[in-house]
Amino acid sequence: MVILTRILGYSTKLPRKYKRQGLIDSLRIHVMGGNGGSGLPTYGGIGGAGGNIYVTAKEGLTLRHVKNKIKDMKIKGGDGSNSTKNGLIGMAGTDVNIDIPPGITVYDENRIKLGEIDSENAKLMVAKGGEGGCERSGYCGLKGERRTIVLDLQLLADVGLIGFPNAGKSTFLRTISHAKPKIANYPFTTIKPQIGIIKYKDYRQISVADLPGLIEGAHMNKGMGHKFLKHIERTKLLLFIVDIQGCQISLKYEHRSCLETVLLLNKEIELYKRDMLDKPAMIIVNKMDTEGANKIYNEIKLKLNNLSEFLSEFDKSIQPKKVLQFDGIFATSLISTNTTEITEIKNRIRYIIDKYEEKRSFTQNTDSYEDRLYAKLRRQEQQHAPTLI
Ligand SMILES: Nc1nc2c(ncn2[C@@H]2O[C@H](COP(=O)(O)OP(=O)(O)OP(=O)(O)O)[C@@H](O)[C@H]2O)c(=O)[nH]1
Ligand SMILES: [Mg+2]
Repeated sequence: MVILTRILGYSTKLPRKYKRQGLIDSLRIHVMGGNGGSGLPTYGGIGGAGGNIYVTAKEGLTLRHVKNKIKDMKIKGGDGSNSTKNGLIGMAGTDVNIDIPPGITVYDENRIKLGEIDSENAKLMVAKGGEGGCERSGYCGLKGERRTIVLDLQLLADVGLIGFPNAGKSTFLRTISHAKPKIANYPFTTIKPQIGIIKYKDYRQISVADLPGLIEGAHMNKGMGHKFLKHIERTKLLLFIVDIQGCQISLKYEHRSCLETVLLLNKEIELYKRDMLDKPAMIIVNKMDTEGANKIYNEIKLKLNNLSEFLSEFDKSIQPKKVLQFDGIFATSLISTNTTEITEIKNRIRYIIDKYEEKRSFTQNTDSYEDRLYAKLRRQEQQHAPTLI
C-alpha cells in the first residue's frame, strides 16, 4: 500500500487534524456590485441600477460554511436592465446577500474598517451597484463598485484567558465549564481558540475563550500571538493565568519568574493594543500545589497587588508603560478542583462583568448629543460608502 501510494505520487502522511479541520477566522471575498443598465437617449429612458452586495449576520454559521458556499470567492450583483421603448425605466439588478456568522469585522483590501456585524440580522452593504444610465451619465450605465472584502472573525466571549503556554488556561476552562479542551504538559497544547460557558445556578451564563499561549514578542507576530490576540479585543474581562513557578517556553528563552511573566503579558498586550489594558483584569496564580509555591507567593503577593510601585525592580526591557491593576487576585491549584475556590473565582468573574456592563451602559446613556454625533461622523468617515443598516 505504501509503495503504491508512493508510486502514484501521494504522500502517505495526512495533514494534522487541526490543519484539515481548523477554525477559519479570516476570509477574503471579491465582491462586485451589478452594472447599471443603459438609458435610452431618444426617449430620456433610464437604465436599471445594478444590484448591491450585502453581508448579513446569521447565528449558527461559521466562516467555513461561507467558504464552502461561495464559488471562487467571488460574488456579483445582478446587472440592471437597459431602458427600452417598451420599458423606459430599466429593471434594477438583483441584490445579493451573503450570510455570515455574527462577530465579524469587515475590512476592505486596505484594511479600512467597513463595519462590525455582531448581532443576528445586522446587515452591511459591501458593494454598491452601478447607477443606471441617464442624461447625467450620457445614458451609459455605471459600473458597480468592486472590492475585496476581508471577513475577520473575533470570538464574542465575555472573558478572554491570557497566559504563557502551560500555565493552566485549558485546565481552568475544563474546571468551570463543560468544554473539553486538550490539556497536556507541554507548551502550545491549545492551537485554536475554544469557548466554554460558565453556568450559574440562576441560569446566568458567561462565556470564556481559551486561547493558545502567548510568548514574548507575540505583538510582533511571534508564535501564534497576533492571530489570536484579536479574539480578546472585544471581551469584557481579561483573565490572566500564570504559573507560580514562572515559565520557560524552551531552551531558546530564558526562565521568567511568576512576576516577570505577569509583566511580560502586560507588555505584550500593551504593544498589541494599549486600549485593551483599560478593560477590567483578574489574575489566577496557578499551581499552588507545587514545591515552594506558598513561599514564592508570600514574597510576591504585595507586589502583585501593586505592580506599578515595584516596577523599577525589574529589567527595563520587560517594563510596561501602563501597568495592570487587578480587580481580583486568586492563588490556587486548578487541578485540585477545590470547589469553594472555584465558586469564589466564578462569582468574582460575574461581579466584575456586571460592574463593567453597568459602567458601560451608564456612560453610553450620559454621552451628550454632540459626543454621539461626533462619534457617528467619525464612524462614517471610516466607513466610506457602505453603511450599516
Ligand atoms: N501541578 C499542577 N499542574 C497543573 C495545574 N493546572 C494545570 N496543570 C498542568 O499543567 C499542564 C498545562 O496545563 P494546560 O491547561 O494544558 O495549560 P495551557 O495554559 O492551556 O497551555 P497551552 O494550551 O499550551 O497554552 C498540564 O499538564 C496540567 O495538568 C495545577 O494547579 N498544578
Ligand atoms: Mg491550552
